[in-house]
Amino acid sequence: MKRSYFLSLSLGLLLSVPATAQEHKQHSPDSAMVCHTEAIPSRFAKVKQAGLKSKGSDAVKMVLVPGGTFRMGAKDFPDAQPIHEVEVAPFYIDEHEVTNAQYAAFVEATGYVTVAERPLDPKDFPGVDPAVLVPGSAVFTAPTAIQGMQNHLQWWDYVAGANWRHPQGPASSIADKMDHPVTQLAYEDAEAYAKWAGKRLPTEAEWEFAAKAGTHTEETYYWGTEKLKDGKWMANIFQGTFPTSNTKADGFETTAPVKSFPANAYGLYDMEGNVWEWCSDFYRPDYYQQSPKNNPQGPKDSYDPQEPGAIKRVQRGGSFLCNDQYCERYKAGSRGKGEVNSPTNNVGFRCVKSK
Ligand SMILES: [Ca+2]
Ligand SMILES: [Ca+2]
Repeated sequence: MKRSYFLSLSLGLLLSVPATAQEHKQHSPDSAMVCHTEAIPSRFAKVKQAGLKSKGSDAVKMVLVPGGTFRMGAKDFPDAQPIHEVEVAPFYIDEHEVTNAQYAAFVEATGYVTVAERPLDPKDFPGVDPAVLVPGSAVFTAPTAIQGMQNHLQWWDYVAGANWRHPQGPASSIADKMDHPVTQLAYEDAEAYAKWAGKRLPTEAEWEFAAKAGTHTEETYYWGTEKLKDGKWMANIFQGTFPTSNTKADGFETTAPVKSFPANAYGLYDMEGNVWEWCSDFYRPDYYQQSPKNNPQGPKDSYDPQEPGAIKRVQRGGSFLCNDQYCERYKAGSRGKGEVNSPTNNVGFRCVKSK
């Protein structure tokens, strides 16, 4: 049944996405380039909600990140080149990803309804039976077997009723996961929380500066050259054979409670792995070729040649699904991207505040 919803939505998307987008269904040889995002069933449209009037606050500890200059980018990722010098002003950043408890407090205070919970407008999905246009979101579902790694839809399903309260579908719950990162949020859902809390989402440069923490130079990982440190996993990623068999060697199959892994030199947790984190920059693979040195804010618009019809923002740090076979984008300096209206169960966020 779930599958039929998904297929119907896929049909709707094929009908509504420009032909140029469909011509890019062939993946590049760089599987890391597409990571989780390209083939997630994208909503591409949403019902709008009026802006929030109220203000609130959260009590999460924020760390003051000193301003400074650093080398932004990564040598093994084409869209993170050239490696270039960037200067960022001092700012405060949440020490951990925003949790389910924090997001629940925000929703309780404001009545905010997330994109995945809103009805789908039949006008946005011409040719699709309106009866199957039900609210939901994309959920990773490990298949028992796959045929090659090219078709991401082998492990991503559009699941009716999946949203931040039910990250893997109606039968799942966050009741015992209030200290886990909130997921299943579209970009505007993260932004709404940040505004309510008197904060904002980080720029991509701020995020990378915070992740590199004044200590990183050329190492593969933000924490150093070796994947494990003293035999211990340093981040919640994926071990085993992706996507069929997760050995959970790091202790977690999906999200982990925030702060389950060691903090970086600034005292920030889960800057790599656990969940991807929305940044405020639009995504363009060529942005680093002409980005300004001081406090870059991202390009004026987004463009992803792999999915030209989609508006994408940057996501950083990788997730519990990242591994060397498939998505390496938890590695230092690498970039991710997400269609702004397409939540998944491996994307969350954290907030920053200017000093
Ligand atoms: Ca894991
Ligand atoms: Ca993270």
